[in-house]
Amino acid sequence: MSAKDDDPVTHDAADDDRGNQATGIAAGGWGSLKGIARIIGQSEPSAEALRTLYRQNKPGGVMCTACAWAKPGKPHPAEFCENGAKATLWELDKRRANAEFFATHSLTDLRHWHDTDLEKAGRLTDPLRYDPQTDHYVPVTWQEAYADIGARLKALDQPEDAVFYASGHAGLEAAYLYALFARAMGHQNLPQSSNMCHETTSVNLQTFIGTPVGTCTLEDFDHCDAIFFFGQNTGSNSPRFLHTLKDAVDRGCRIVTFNPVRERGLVEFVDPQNVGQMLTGHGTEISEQFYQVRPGGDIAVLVGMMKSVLAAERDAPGTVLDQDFIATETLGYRETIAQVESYGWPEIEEQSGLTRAMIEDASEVYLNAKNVIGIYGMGLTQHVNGWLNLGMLVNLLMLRGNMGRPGAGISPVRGHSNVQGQRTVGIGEKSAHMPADKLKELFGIEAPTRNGLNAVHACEAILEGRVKAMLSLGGNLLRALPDRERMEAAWPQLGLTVNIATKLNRSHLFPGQTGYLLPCLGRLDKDMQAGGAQAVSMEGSLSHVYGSVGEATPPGDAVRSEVAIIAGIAQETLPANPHLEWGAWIDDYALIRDLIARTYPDDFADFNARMFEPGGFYRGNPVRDRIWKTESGKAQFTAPDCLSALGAAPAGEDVLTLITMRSNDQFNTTIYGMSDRLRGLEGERDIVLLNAEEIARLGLKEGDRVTLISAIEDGITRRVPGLKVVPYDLPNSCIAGYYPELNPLVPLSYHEKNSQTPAYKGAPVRLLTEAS
Ligand SMILES: Nc1nc2c(c(=O)[nH]1)N[C@H]1C(S)=C(S)[C@@H](COP(=O)(O)OP(=O)(O)OC[C@H]3O[C@@H](n4cnc5c(=O)[nH]c(N)nc54)[C@H](O)[C@@H]3O)O[C@H]1N2
Ligand SMILES: Nc1nc2c(c(=O)[nH]1)N[C@H]1C(S)=C(S)[C@@H](COP(=O)(O)OP(=O)(O)OC[C@H]3O[C@@H](n4cnc5c(=O)[nH]c(N)nc54)[C@H](O)[C@@H]3O)O[C@H]1N2
Ligand SMILES: [Mo]
Repeated sequence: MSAKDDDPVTHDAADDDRGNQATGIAAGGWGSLKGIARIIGQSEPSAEALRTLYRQNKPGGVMCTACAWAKPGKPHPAEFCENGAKATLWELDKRRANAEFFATHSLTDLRHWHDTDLEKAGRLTDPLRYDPQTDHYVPVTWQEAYADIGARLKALDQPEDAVFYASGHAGLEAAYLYALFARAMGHQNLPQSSNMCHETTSVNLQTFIGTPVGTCTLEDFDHCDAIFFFGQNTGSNSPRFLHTLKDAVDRGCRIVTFNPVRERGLVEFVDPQNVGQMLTGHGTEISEQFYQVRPGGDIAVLVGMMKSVLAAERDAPGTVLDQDFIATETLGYRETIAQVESYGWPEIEEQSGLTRAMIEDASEVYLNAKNVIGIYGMGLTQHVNGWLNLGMLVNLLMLRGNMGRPGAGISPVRGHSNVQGQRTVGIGEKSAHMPADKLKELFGIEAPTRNGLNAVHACEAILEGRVKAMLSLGGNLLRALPDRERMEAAWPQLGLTVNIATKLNRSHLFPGQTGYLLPCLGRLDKDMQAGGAQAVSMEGSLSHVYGSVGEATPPGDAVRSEVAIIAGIAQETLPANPHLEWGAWIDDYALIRDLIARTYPDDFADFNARMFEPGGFYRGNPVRDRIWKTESGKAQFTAPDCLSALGAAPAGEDVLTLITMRSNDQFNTTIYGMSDRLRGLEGERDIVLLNAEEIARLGLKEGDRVTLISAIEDGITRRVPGLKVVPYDLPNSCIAGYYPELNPLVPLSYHEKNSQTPAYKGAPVRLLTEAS
C-alpha cells in the first residue's frame, strides 16, 4: 500500500505533523498503513486487516475497538484514524501466544519483558491455568476451567468475596451477561475501567443535571457557535472528532481550549483529504484561543469566566443571563454566584496560572455565542476536586441556558469503545445500574441490595485480604491502577484470578493461588455460534448504539467469545434456574439483546430491529427536553468552595504537580511504540517534561536522570527512578510523564471526592537528582 491521492486510507485526523520521518508515518501522511504495520511489528497489513479497515465504523460494518467517538451515519470513504488502524492491526495480529509459547516461557521470565513485547507475543489461543510448581501457564480444557472456576466461586464464604472487573472493550451482550451473572450470584462488585476514567462524570453529572452521560449529539456540533475545551487531547485520543471540529470551525464556530500542554491536534489540523492543505502543510486553526492552564487550575478559570459573565450582566441588565432558564430550571444560583463573587482576581490568576485579561478574552467568546458546548476529558475528571471542575463547567453553561437546546450542552469524551454502554446495561456497583424489579420479573432473582465495590474500593479490599476471587473481562489492572507496587504485591494473595483476554499483559503475570488465563475473540473476529454468525453492539460517547459484525478469522479453534466464556462460567457457578438460559444465549445473541430491551425499555426498545441504523440509534437524554432527573427535579448550580482541583498536598517550592499522559502510540496500557509524534517526542517513554525555567530552578539540565517520589507522606514509599529530563512547554510547577510508567507515584487514596476516580492528573511529587 502507498499513500496516493486515491488511496482510500488517507482519512487521518491527527496528521498535522509531518516533520518526523523516523516513524515512517509522517512524511506521506499517516496513510502509509505499511508504516503503521511495521511499527506494531507486522511486515504489512494482511488482506483481512485491510478488509476490516474499510468496513470500520460504517453501518453494517465493524465498530472500532479503540475509542468511543461517534460513528457518523454518512461515513467518509475510510472512516478510521491512525489509532483505529493501529488497534485493528494489533488485534488482527498474525502471531500467537499459544501453548508452546507458554511452555517455553515461565512467568518469572516473562516479568522481565517489556509490556509491548508481552502483547507482541500475539493473540492468546488456549485456555490456560497457572501451575505454581513449574511457574508456567499450562493448557486446560474449557470444561475443566469452567468447572473449577465455578466450584471455587460457589465455595466462597459469601458472594461479596468475588469481584468482577470489566474494561470497556466488551460489547453490550457480554457486559449484560456479566452484570447479570454477578447479581444472580448475589453481589454487585462490578468495578469498571470507567472507575479510573469518567466515573467523575457518571456520579457528578447525575447530581448536577440528572444524567450520568453527555447531553450532546453529533448534530449539536453543526449548530454550536462556540466550544470550550478542557483537558481532552483529541488529536491523540479521538482523532476522528477533529473532523467534526474542523467542520464546526469552517462554519464559524469559535473554539477556546484550556490545557497545560499545547496539544497539536487542538492547535491546528491538516485535513489529509484536503489537497491544498496537504501541499502547503497549513491547516485549519482549531483553537482560536489556547490557554496553558495550571494542572488543577480549571475551577479558577471557570470562576473567572463566571465573574466576567456576571459583570457583563451588571453592565447591561437583562441581556446576558438566561434569567428564565435560571428561574424555572435550576436551584442554587444565588449561593453559587455569591461564592463566585467572593473570589478576587489575584487568587484566580494565581490558581489558574493565567492572567485576568486571558480569562476575560475567553469570556468574550462565551458572551458572543448563542449556543455553547463544553467538552472535557481526563484533564477535568482525574482530579481530587473533579466534581467541582464539572460543577463549574455546568454552572458556566447554565448561566446562559446552554443546556437542553440544540447546539448546546456538555460533552464528556469517553475512552474505551463501549465503556459507556457497559454501564448502561448494568456494569456498575449500584443497584440502580440493574433494576431490582426487572431482575425479579425476568429471572426470578432477588437483587443484591448492598452497593458493591468500585475500582478503588476493590483495591482497598484486596490490600486488606477481603477479596478472594478476581475476574477480569479484559483490561490490565496492575498497569492501570494507582499504587502499583502495593497492588502487585497483594495480587498473588488472591485465591482465584480469572483473566479473559485477547492478548498477554502484565496483569496476567500475577496469578492468584489459582489462576486462569482464558483467550477470547475480539470484536473484529468472526463469531460463529450454533445459531450462526453473531453480531455484537456498543454505545459511543454521544449515546448512540451501533451493531458490529466481525469477519476476521479467529486466532485459533479453541478461542471462545466473551459471551460464551461468561455464560460457561456462570452455568457452573449458579444453581439451575429455568430463566437463566445461558446455553440459548450463547447460540443467539439476539436473545440477549431482547433481554437488554426488556430490562431497559426506555433506552433499548426494538433493539434488534434498530441496531444497524446508520449512525446508530440514539438512546435519548432527558436533559435535551429539560427534564432533570436529579433529587430535586431541577438542575443544580454548584457553589465553588475552593479554587483548585488538587487535593491537600504538602506545600513547598520543591513540590510539583504530576500529570500522567498518553501518547498517540499507545492505547492505554497497550504500548504500540515509543513515538509521541504529535508532541515531537520520540524514542523513549521513561521521561519527565518540565519547562526550561523549572529545569534551571531545580538545578537540573536537559538529559539528566532523576527519580520521582510521591510528596504524599503516609508511610508508603512511592518512587520511579531513571527518568530523563526533557524540556517542554508547560506551566510552572507542572511535571508531565507517561501513563502507565508513572502509576507507582499515584496513591490509591488520592482520588476524586465523590466517585473515587484516581487523581492521575494532579499527583504531588518531588524530584531527586541522579548521576546523569
Ligand atoms: N490513542 C489513544 N486513544 C485513546 C486512549 C489511548 O490511550 N490512546 N485511551 C482511551 C481512553 S480509555 C480514554 S479515557 C481517553 C482519554 O483521552 P483524554 O481525555 O484526552 O485523556 P488524557 O490523554 O489522559 O489527558 C487529556 C488531557 O488533559 C490534559 N490535562 C492534564 N491535567 C489537566 C488539568 O488540570 N486541566 C486541563 N484543562 N487539562 C489537563 C493533558 O495535557 C491532556 O492533553 O482516550 C481514549 N482514546
Ligand atoms: N496514570 C494514569 N493511569 C491511568 C490513566 C491515566 O490517564 N493515567 N487512565 C485510566 C483510564 S482513563 C482507563 S480507562 C484505564 C484503562 O485500564 P484497562 O481498561 O484495565 O486497560 P487497557 O489498557 O484498556 O486493557 C488492555 C488489555 O485488555 C485486553 N483486551 C483488549 N481487547 C480486548 C477485548 O476485546 N476483550 C477482552 N476481554 N480483552 C481485551 C488485552 O489483554 C489488553 O492487554 O487506565 C487508567 N489508568
Ligand atoms: Mo478511560
